[in-house]
Amino acid sequence: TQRLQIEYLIDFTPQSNTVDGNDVIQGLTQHSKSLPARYFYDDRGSQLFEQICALPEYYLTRTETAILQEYASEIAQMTGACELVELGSGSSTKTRLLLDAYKQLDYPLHYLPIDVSGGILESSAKQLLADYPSLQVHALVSTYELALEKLMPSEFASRMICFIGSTLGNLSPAECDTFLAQITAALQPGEYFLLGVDLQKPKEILEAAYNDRQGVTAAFNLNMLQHLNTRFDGNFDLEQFEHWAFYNETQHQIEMHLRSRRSQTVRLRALDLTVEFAADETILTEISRKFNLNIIQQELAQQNLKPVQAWTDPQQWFGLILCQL
Ligand code: AVJ
Repeated sequence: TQRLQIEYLIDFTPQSNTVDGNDVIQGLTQHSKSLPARYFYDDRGSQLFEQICALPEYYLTRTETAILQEYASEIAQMTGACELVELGSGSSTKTRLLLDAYKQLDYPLHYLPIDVSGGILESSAKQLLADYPSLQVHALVSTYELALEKLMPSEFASRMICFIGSTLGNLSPAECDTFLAQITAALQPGEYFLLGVDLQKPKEILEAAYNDRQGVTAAFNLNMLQHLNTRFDGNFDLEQFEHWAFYNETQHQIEMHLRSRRSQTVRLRALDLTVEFAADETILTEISRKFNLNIIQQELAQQNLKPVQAWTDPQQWFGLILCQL
């Protein structure tokens, strides 16, 4: 039997006619320019993100991994056998801790990773199949929205949708509400949602995590322009933009921008778009919200995602919440 199935709901090759780019036009023609954070994750961007996860300043991945190491078996015991659906699976490194826990309990292993970066999805799925002989993988190259619409109840077991790594922080409060409603709509009563969120902490720690000394985060941020160049036949000059990230304490969010070093004109031919930049004008490429564990649990409950249990690390830097519909 086939243990690996990869389905493309989107195709990000430059030649593809499924490329849309309306969100790029929208973001770059607004008064305050912005770009959707998902454009970070072409194959190169996913590689750079993996490097960020290993940086000394980037405590998020390390901390969430430690929580999973400690509590994955408790999670598996609470949910019982279930199919793991993961939004933004990337390299699936942390997910292995969950797979190990379900395997320990002799549960069948079904994994449905979803990611916009086809390259990383394919290579990590293959590596997983080699390491877990009983694993079945059904991978979706897709945005979250498309995938959540297409998800079907499992024929084997109940499901747990995993959204770890604090990717929820990239969504504004309004987008967050819409997203959680989509999660609720995709689940059957009794099924689970596992959410990882970065928590509020002193500004110095947060700003260091997004301004690493090796400049990997800067390269990750600038790579978005390279991605747009390839994908939309653009001519962004990466030398003429610089990385800028700071913590907005009133909104409890890191804001990451690309700042134009001079006045310049950029053209994206495939979108028939010309954009003027003033010197020092910025593009907002990402917000990364930092949550309060009690408040986010109340918000989940309001969306009918009832918190079953929350776990954190000794410093309370990161939170993992198991919810049930
Ligand atoms: C993957 C969205 C959780 O917000 O910390 C890392 C992405 N941006 N460094 C984050 C990111 C800059 C990351 N998330």
